Amino acid sequence: MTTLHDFTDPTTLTDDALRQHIAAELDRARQRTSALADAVDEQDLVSQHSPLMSPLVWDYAHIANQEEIWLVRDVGRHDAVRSDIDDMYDAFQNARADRPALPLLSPVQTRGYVAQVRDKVLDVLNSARLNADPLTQAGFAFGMVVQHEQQHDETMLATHQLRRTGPALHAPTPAPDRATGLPAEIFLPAGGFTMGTSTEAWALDNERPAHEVQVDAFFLDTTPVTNGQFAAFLDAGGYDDERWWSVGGWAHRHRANLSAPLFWFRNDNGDWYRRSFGTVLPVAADEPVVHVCYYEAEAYAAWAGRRLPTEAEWEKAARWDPDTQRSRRYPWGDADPTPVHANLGQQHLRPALAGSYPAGASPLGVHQLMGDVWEWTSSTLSAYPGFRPFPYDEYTKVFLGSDYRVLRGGSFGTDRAACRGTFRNWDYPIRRQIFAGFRTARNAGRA
Ligand code: AVJ
Ligand code: FE
Repeated sequence: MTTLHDFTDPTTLTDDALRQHIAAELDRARQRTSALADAVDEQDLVSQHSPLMSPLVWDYAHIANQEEIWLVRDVGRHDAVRSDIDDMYDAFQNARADRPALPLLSPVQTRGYVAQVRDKVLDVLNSARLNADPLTQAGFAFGMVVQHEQQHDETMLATHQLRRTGPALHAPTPAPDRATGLPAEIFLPAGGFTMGTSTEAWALDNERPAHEVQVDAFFLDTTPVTNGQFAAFLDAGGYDDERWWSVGGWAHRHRANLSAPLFWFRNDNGDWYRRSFGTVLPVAADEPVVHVCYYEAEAYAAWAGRRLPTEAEWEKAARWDPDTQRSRRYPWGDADPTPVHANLGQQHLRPALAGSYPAGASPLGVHQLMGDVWEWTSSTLSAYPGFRPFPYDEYTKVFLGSDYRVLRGGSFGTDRAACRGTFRNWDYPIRRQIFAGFRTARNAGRA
């Protein structure tokens, strides 16, 4: 059987069906990568739009280089297509700011390389033994490569957002169903829940293994914090009031001269606008705020008399089913995301209004946990008990520690292949070019 509750579970597929599923997912990722690259001219592809980002052409070739390393060489045991460029496209050997100075493949060479690798990968996919070892179990390495490409597609989308040279991408404004009259917050009762997964076939190393976590009772915002709510903090002088900021946050607020979310500006009348993919939009009061760093989220929460949720609280809200006491794959259940559930997959280039996607809400009524905006949590990136780096230390292990904060839930720029209830993203607490917002929580005390 291929589907159970509209859930394509790679562990249940025959080898043939698994090969077809993988081919479709690889193709879906490539369509998006090509669209992001083809939306701009060659000069635009090779130039650096921000020191925070690579030139788009670097991401493009890096996607293929990783695909070559894992699938052509490792799974397929084929000769290298181009081992001479591994160092250039190794993220650890070259900081983003330095990548434009490398002798990168040109756009034409990149497209040739990308196509050549994909050809060989489709050969490998047809001939490789699946379910032969941990790397090929349920097609894991292919799933990892699909996710890697989709992750870089979100990175490329962030680069598009930083471009200053006019609109290149176009997408309709989200207009999903929207619930109104929602309560401001939802109560989550105290108790254990299963965090992480040992069964999701393409879950990455840091999501494993499943383990029981106790969570005290808490309240969580029903929706992500909106622009209107965030503007109230701003209007109340929140950026200039040290009381709301952590020590690190206050230092950064001054160092970076923060005074509003990234891309916001005021017109002569004092109305807020924001730059969005080469266009200018009025800041919509009911839309989740995006492009705030962790420190801004933390300060807003303190001002509101609240706090950011921990990662465990976020995941309990997103996965725990009070009826069965089990953790599910998504807030709405086990079915893969569709356009009625969440604003994912670059179908829209902005978050949907707060209260949207009631079909994607959790059983207790928490909305928009998946999609729209990544949500900052108060947690640093830690290893779950029993964590084993797989298949390489550089996906997670080298990032463990206190430098990063965990983000959950995915954004409008995240593909469904690269996010789920257990998925963990992370970034530096100062980063704002990512599609990140947040929601707040508070302790509920003992019942
Ligand atoms: C997990 C999203 C932080 O984009 O830096 C891409 C994913 N790892 N290539 C990133 C990743 C290697 C990573 N994040
Ligand atoms: Fe990468």
